[in-house]
Amino acid sequence: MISPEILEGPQKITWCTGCGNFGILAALKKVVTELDEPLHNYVLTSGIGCSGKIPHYIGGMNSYHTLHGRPIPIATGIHLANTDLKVIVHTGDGDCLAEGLGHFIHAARRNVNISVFIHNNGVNGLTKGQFSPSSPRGYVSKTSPPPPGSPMDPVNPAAQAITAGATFVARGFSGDQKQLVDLMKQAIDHKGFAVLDILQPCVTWNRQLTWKFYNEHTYSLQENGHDITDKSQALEKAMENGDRYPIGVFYQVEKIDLASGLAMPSIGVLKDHTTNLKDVQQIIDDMML
Ligand SMILES: Cc1ncc(C[n+]2csc(CCOP(=O)(O)OP(=O)(O)O)c2C)c(N)n1
Ligand code: SF4
Ligand SMILES: [Mg+2]
Repeated sequence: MISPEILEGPQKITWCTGCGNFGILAALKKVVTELDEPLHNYVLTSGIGCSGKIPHYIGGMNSYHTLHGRPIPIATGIHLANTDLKVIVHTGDGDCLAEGLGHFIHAARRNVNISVFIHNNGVNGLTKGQFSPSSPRGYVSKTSPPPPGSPMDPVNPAAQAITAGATFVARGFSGDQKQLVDLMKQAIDHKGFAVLDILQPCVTWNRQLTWKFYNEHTYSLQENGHDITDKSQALEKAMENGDRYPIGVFYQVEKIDLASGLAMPSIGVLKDHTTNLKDVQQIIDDMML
């Protein structure tokens, strides 16, 4: 039984009052409590951003707060070293869709068996509100003044993931806890690259993609009938935004994942190897020269 005390993070939360990240943290805690898996079986990785602080705010788990744009390759390495672990990436829209976009696309192509939770607030929150790759066209910020605001169409993470080869693609909203918990569980359970695009209001900088906006412009995909195995239909739904944002599972198929296919040689995963510490020390010594 996982108690709330165990899940208390080691650091004081510094997110702004009303931030959508609170909903994501609450959902994650509920998920691990309900799954009741030993906490040492999880590893969280995160990038740099308000989103990237989440490992500091949850206790009892292994985590790695990595560099900006790099939580996916590090998660891939951890997963390939020990495929028994459940590796969950927490990444911002700037982190994942700007500097990290190449990693995102290639991890999807490789169908790496990890989950990627995108804290998508349509803005670079931590660095004080610059427009991000997922800011809507026309979005006004300090770095995209009017006219015309952001002059480009946004990157659509769900659509990118579907076309790149991800085998589970969904969208959640941090204001819909029940569904977010369910989607997180499905993503973690999925064997393959699972992407969950989480709409997460940034109350300090983003005055367009607000709680009110999402409450009025989101609807449930599953309640309206949708075939999650149909890639064209999934893509069509993922691209339906601007005014209406479907929430739910866009796409899910079974496909061989990286560790079960090309990546793992017959010698097996790294954690099963015996390590000659003397050799490791020699490598470290050589690198320090
Ligand atoms: C290699 C590197 N590039 C850029 C930065 C500056 N930087 C830090 S956080 C950030 C953007 C954060 O936006 P996002 O990933 O959307 O996270 P949020 O704060 O919105 O959760 C940037 C550009 C950095 N710290 N390191
Ligand atoms: S700046 Fe935005 S994303 Fe960051 S903690 Fe504040 S409300 Fe949340
Ligand atoms: Mg952001």
